[in-house]
Amino acid sequence: MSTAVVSEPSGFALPQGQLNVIKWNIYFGFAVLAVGVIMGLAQALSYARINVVQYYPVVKSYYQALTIHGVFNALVLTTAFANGFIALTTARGLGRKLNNALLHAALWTLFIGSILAAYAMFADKASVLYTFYPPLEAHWTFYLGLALVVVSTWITSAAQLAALRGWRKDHRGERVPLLAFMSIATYVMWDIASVGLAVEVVVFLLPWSLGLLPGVDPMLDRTLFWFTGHPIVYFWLLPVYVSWYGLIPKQAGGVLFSDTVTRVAFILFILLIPVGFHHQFMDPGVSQGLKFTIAAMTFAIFFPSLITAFSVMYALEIGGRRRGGNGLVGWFFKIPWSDPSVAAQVLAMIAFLIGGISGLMNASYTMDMEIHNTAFISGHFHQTVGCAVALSYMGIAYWLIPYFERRELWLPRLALFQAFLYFIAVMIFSNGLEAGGMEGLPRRTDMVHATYGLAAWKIPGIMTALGGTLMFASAMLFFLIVVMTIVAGKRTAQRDLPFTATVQAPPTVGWQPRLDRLSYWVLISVVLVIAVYGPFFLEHFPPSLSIQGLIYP
Ligand code: HAS
Ligand code: CU1
Repeated sequence: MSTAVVSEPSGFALPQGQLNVIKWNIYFGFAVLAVGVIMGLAQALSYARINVVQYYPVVKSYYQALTIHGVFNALVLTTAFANGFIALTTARGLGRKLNNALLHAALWTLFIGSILAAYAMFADKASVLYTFYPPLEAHWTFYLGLALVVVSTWITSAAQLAALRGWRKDHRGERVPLLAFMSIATYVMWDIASVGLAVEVVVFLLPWSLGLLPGVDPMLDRTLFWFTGHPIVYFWLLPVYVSWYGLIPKQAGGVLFSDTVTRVAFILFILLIPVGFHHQFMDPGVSQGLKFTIAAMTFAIFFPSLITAFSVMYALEIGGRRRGGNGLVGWFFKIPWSDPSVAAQVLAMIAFLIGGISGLMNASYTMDMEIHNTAFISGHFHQTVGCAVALSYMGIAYWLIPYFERRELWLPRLALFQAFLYFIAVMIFSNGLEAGGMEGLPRRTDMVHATYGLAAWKIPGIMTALGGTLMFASAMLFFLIVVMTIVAGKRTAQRDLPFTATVQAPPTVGWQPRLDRLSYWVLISVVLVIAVYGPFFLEHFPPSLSIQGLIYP
């Protein structure tokens, strides 16, 4: 297992202009995160009935803070990071730059969209949470802003697809390089997935908020939301998978064992888009048969992540064994734990193992009846997006920012401490939420002002507050390290991305080259979407009929 047949792609450096636009996406995302985590501290402390929102300037209520927290962290940060990071991995993977005008357009669209949404939230005109279910209504700038955030991803996708087309012309008969394939597949998945949200916002919520529609159909809009709201979690996760598959093996001194298996995992994410109904197990108006089908499909969406767990663990094992680790588990201790970028991401993987199990619990219909709308769900998604994804972003930042700035990481040992602190903090925090959730502790509820409570919520509430405070402290350390690296890191020469090699070259004959034909997978995905969602939408369109029954003035 020691020789890799595919060596690293030959050197290719992106022009500075392109690096700059990519860099500003990432920096913008982290700036937004900084605001988001300040709001998060208030939410965590509220579970111990400690009111800190009252001391915040501008922000007036728990719900306003929670909306800012969710929109900034889960929608804006993730989009900014994906737009930047995936543009980088696509360009580096293909060995050609993307259209810079398109990348600039995407950045500005994202920026303006975020400002519009932020205005509505900070002006207290959009305390509708990040799922913005009607009949809760927000100011029109909120909806327009979020629509622009989505448009920025489409522009990024167009830049990728244009580059892929150019690459194909110059490389007939060749396989699409793996790093680029993963990156483009991520956005192709999202292009299909984002349509639900776009229709919800542009066709219904925006006109409604402008007074052009008398009302909206909450059932239809929730369904459109979750059509996107499920696969959006993979839009957050897959850029991290690009790192786990494409970069971490190299950083850990290993190689990736199978090119084909990796491509198949990404393709499965494109195919298994229509499972959003598992967020609506408790909704009326969705048939039992549909709920059953979706429960089964949700178990299927487990597979690409199980494949990932296996592949990435194996790559780490190769790395650990090359570094002298022996026996069943010895390799695990020999992966480069002193490298904060690797340590943060391996810790993120461990969090995801746990988060994946809690996802399985949510997906189990009868279990979900117990925990839906409780703090258990917040526990689940802080293990997944709040740790697997966020801690991976931090780990990636620990090489990416030195790469952008041509500087060494400032105090790597502090960065290592930060990563471990964040991991431990999330474990305490999410355990508190999950334990409370199993006792019925509600999510999205201002516990400071609640006039009820159970004794069984007390200890979980304290764990949540403690864990959340430690998460906040760790996040502040992260920002300190980022800023200090930018202003005071030791100067170095330009480096390349930590690009991985695979054990075998991707075959250019046989059936495997067909994996690269993304249009096949898009077609099958669209057919599946129609099969699952078609009957529901047929029943609920034309919307005017639904509106007549359900007018919310
Ligand atoms: Fe989820 C609700 C089911 C994954 C995020 N999820 C949410 C919400 C969010 C969210 C934000 O079925 C709340 C939405 C709201 O506000 O209401 N989720 C799942 C399932 C998965 C899953 C089956 N979720 C995610 C990911 C997220 C995320 C990823 C964000 C990034 N989720 C649900 C359901 C609900 C839900 C229901 C609705 C519940 C309700 O009642 O409202 C699966 O995709 C998970 C698969 C994961 C695995 C783990 C693989 C592990 C890997 C790491 C390998 C480790 C290594 C380390 C290599 C199978 C890849 C080596 C280490 C050693 C120890 C050696
Ligand atoms: Cu989901």
